Amino acid sequence: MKDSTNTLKVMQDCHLLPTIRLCVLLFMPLIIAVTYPTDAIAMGPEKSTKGKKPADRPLTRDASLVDFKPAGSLPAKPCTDRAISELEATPGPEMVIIPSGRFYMGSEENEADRDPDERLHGVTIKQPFALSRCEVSLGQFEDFVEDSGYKADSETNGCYAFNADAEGYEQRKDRNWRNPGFPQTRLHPVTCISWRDANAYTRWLSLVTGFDYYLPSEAQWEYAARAGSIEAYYWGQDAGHDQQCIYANGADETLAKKLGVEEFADCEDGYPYTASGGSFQRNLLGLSDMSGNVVEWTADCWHDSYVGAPVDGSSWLDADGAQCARQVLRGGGWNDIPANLRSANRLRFLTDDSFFDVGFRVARAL
Ligand SMILES: [Ca+2]
Ligand SMILES: [Ca+2]
Ligand SMILES: [Ca+2]
Repeated sequence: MKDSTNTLKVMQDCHLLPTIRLCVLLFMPLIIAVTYPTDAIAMGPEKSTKGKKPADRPLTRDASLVDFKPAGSLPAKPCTDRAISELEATPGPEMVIIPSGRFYMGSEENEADRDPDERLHGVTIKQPFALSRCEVSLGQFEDFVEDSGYKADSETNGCYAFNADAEGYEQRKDRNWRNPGFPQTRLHPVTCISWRDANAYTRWLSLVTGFDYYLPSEAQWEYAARAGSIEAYYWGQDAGHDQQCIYANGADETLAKKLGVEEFADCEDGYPYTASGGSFQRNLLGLSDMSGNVVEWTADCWHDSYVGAPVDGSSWLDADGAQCARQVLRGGGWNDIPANLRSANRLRFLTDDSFFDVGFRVARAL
């Protein structure tokens, strides 16, 4: 049990490590073994499919079947920490309506840097919903804590952050959402937030506004992040990782100069840590920072593959409705390598853990 827990912990932390390639190489055989029957990988139309379930065959996108849009972006728009139209309910964040539709979730097998847990599958988002345009800001979380007296997990347990002395990441008692170890204004995304903290915020916001706020499902998150695009990133394939700095705050040359990370985008985005919300281009739904800035919690329990995942956009919880040990996170953050900023990429953490690049955004039923 101890060994297994340690293994999971290392896998969860892989995205934080500069030696990400080593992590992937270490665990790839395990991930492949868990995700794919080995005889299902190399099948083509000329081979027999006898005895194979349809779900075992790799799916190829047919863009004519979904509401496909070429990759693109909208100009940057700074985030605020106050509601700005009648769609919002003070003190809730600015919301964007996400229309219903159908899309391909996951990545095709030829996508660069993909992981085997991203099996392509169709998902229909039956109901439109609202999603906050920005990540929940430090100021918004501060308002919640002041009004409710809530104590975040990081105030008790600390927050995983970089320790220069140890030349690595560790759970630091001197780090929490108020002090993640780098400067934050009210308009920066709140970090060092556990899944429990993120849910507490949605419950409080629902209580004080009368609306139904919740963490988006993993499918809702990817649907909104893609905004109709099928490329690796909402802005395109970016094979050279040299376009990223216009569109997303990830590990870049600016961070490399600060922390000495070994793998980063081949450009300078100007932000070694978090950027004030909305500093980068928006996707075609008008959403800011879906890729990068802080990694975002979703409502879904972690599953090693999409086999058996719901196809109606709902959250995939554990069968008995029990609290899951690990939750899915999406989008990558300021500390992540380019591969982790892809629309299809999935990460996982324990529900009570806080990291210095993890925050959230909220969804709302319409
Ligand atoms: Ca950056
Ligand atoms: Ca983000
Ligand atoms: Ca991944």
